[in-house]
Amino acid sequence: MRERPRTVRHSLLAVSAMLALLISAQLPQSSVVIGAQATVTSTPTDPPLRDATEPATSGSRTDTLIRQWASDAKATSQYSATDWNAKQATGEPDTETCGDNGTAWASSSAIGLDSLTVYFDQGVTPTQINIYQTYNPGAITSVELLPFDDSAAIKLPDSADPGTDCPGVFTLNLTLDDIKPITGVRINLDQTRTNGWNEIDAVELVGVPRNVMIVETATPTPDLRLLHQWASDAEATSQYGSPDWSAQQAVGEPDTETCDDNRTAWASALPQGQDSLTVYYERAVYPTQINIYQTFNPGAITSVKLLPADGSAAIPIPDSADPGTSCPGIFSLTVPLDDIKPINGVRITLDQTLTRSWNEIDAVELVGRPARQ
Ligand SMILES: [Ca+2]
Ligand SMILES: [Ca+2]
Repeated sequence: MRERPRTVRHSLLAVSAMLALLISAQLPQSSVVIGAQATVTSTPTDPPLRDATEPATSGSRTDTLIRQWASDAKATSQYSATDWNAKQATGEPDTETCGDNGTAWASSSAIGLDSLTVYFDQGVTPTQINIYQTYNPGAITSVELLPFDDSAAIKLPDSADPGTDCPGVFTLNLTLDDIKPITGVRINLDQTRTNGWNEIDAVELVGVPRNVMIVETATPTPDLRLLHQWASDAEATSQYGSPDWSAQQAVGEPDTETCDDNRTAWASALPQGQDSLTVYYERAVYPTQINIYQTFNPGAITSVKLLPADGSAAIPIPDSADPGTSCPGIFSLTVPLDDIKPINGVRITLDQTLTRSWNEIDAVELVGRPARQ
């Protein structure tokens, strides 16, 4: 086990919002300007942040900028599933000090090569990205923009952090020209540069709302929001009966209310069987979360795999054994994988010699960003 000193997280929620405001008002800023043709012009002085309501010029038109904090995040690694996880970089800043705080994302290794990807609810043509750093700034080697249409990431030239104070905001200013509307930002770090965790508390995206662009280009509106789906079909290596306890009992929304040997959940043929349950979904998504509703003897799940919609090999989710879920209870897995394919199936593998009885599954929910069809 790794050990390092940890600071105590302050829990004065009532003042945290005010502190965040103070931080945002006081943090020194470093800045890089990216030109339309991917050229860089340096800014010797720090430009003031635009107000969200301040008009921005876009060609011959005038549009309104909006400011957003990330609504979702994932990373190539995270220090734990709760504190320091990727989700700690969502929402507005909540880390007051330069220090090793659990309210900011940290990778698993202090000297890791990692990336943090953050997502935003509203697609925008970006004008500015603000990366709030609260421990060891200096490891960011590049920043990429993720277009709303899932096309290739756009790497910003010379987007390495030139040196930001701690705590501090690394600001990238972007021109509007020739940049697609985006819904995500990927931050790449090489922490051998800092020889310590470069922790990120929050990421703000400023830009022109995408619906403004839609009017201009008349392209269809893709669903940018996360889609929640229940399984539409299921199969298993064995089942206790049919229709009771069959694989089909894991289809649809949960319908089993108690922790018991209920026939409205899937059960394998043998109580100590080594089995797998595979569930399928109507729409392929880039997965962010899987929720497995268990209603009898949780604890037998040894791994969970993702099934790509293109039929290619199943992708195991690292560390996806059930660490112990209450009964009834939901084993919830955040999908930490980057650059993953769209999936339309989930395979749950169980070793019921661990529970010595049926580990029954009532329903499986898949959450993700819809893939284009
Ligand atoms: Ca945070
Ligand atoms: Ca069910």
